[in-house]
Amino acid sequence: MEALRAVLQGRRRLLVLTHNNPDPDSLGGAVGLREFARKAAGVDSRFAITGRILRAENQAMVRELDIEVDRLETLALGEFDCVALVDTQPGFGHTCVPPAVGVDIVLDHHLCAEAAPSLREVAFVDVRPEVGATSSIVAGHLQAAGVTPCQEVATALAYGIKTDTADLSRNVSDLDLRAYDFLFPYVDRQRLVAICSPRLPAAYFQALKDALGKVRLYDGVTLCSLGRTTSAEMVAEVADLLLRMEGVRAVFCGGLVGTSYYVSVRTEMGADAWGLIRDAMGDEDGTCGGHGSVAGGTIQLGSADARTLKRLERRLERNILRSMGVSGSNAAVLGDVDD
Ligand SMILES: [Mn+2]
Repeated sequence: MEALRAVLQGRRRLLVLTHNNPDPDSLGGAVGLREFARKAAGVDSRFAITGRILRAENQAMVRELDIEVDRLETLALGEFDCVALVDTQPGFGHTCVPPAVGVDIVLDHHLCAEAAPSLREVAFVDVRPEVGATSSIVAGHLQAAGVTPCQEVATALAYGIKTDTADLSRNVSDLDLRAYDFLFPYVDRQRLVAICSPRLPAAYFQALKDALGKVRLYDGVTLCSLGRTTSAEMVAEVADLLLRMEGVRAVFCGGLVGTSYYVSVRTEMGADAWGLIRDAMGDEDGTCGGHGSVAGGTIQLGSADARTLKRLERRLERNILRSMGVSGSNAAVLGDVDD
C-alpha cells in the first residue's frame, strides 16, 4: 500500500484504464483506485474506456452507482502524468493502451505469459493470480490506508468481488473474504440488488435460445458455438450458465464478433482453465488469459466468412477434445429428448 501511495503522491492527474469492454471487477477496481488516489494520495483522476459496457448488469452498475466513465479518445492524454491499468496488464489482447502512454501502475489477478516483459518498465506492479478479484486487491489497499470508501465505491468493489468469485464460491482467497468483510458495512444493499437482476432486452433471450440450440455434450465436456453474436459478454454468460449443468467438468463457448472470435472456458473448481484454453487455442493467432476455473481468449480471423469460422471451430473442437481426453464420436445435443 505504501508503495502504491508513493507512486501516486505528487502526481498531477491519474488516468485509470481497463479492458476495452469492462466487467464488474474492472469497474469496481477502477473506481476503488480512483478513491485511493483521491483519499490516500490527494490525486485527481479519470477513468476511461475504449469499448462499450455491454452486459445489462454492468450497465445497471454504472447507472446505479453513478460511475463516471469517459471515452479515451475524448481525453487530452497530455493532462495525465500517471496511468494505471486495472484488472488487466500491458499487452493483453482485450486492452488498448495508446502507444504514446507509459503505464505506471498495474493492479491485476490474471496469469498471462505475454505481459511479462513489458511489466518490467512499470513502477508499481501488484499482480496476484491467487486472488479471486482485482476489486479485493484494491479494497485491501484502501483498508491498509485507513480509507473509508463511500457507499458507491464500496458497492462497486463488493459487486466486482461477487461476480469474479461467483458469490465467493470460486477462486476465493483469504484476501477476497477480508475485503468483502471490510466493504460490507458500507454497501448499499438495495442498489446491489438492483444491479444483480436488471431487466433484460428481448434480444438477450433470442441470443440465449440460439446458443442453447447449438450446445454439444460430450463426456463431461460441453461445447457451444454462438456463431456470429452480439458481444464477448454473451459468450461468457452462456459459458457460466452451461457449467451449472449436472455432470459437466468443462465448458468451452465461442462466438464471433466482427472478425474477432471470443472463447470462454469454465471448469469445475480446482481445474486449470487457463491451461485448457491454451491447449484449445493451439497455434491460432490470438491471446488468452485466466485464473483458476475461468479463462477467456480472443482469436483474430483474417475474414469473417462462414467457412473460415467453421474451420476454426473444427480445429478448436479437435484440440479441446484431445486435451480433455474425450472421444469426439459421442456428442449429444439438447432437445433430443422424446416426449
Ligand atoms: Mn477480474
